[in-house]
Amino acid sequence: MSDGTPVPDCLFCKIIAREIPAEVVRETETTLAFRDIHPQAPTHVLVVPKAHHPNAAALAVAAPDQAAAILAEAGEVAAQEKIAESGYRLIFNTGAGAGQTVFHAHVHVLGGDGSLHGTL
Ligand code: IU
Repeated sequence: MSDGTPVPDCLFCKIIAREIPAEVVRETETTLAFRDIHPQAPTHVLVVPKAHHPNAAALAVAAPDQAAAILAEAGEVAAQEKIAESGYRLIFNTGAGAGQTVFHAHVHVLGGDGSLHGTL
């Protein structure tokens, strides 16, 4: 089980430590939300736990309170970004075969122009 310890070469651990810049949109004691550098929708924000866990499923097992916290923060981001009413999508890529490229748990918050409707 992952223990949450920061990983030196983890990109998101470096963003959390402010060693790499990111456009932060929200922060709590246990989470950070920042804009994806390659946005796939008009609003594309990543919400991460500050503790390092390799993916969302591992996070849910090791620290269920923090799994809940990133979901709650995703909702707060949607409200702040004014996409809550029009709808938004939460995506957890899990494993390289599914397109996960950063192995620090994160949820993609995507929305903004209705273009996601009807796609998966
Ligand atoms: P993925 O689910 O692991 O594929 O998502 C990782 C995301 O991290 C991806 O959408 C990248 O565009 C994003 N990202 C970022 O926001 N900042 C960075 O410095 C790097 C990647 I490298």
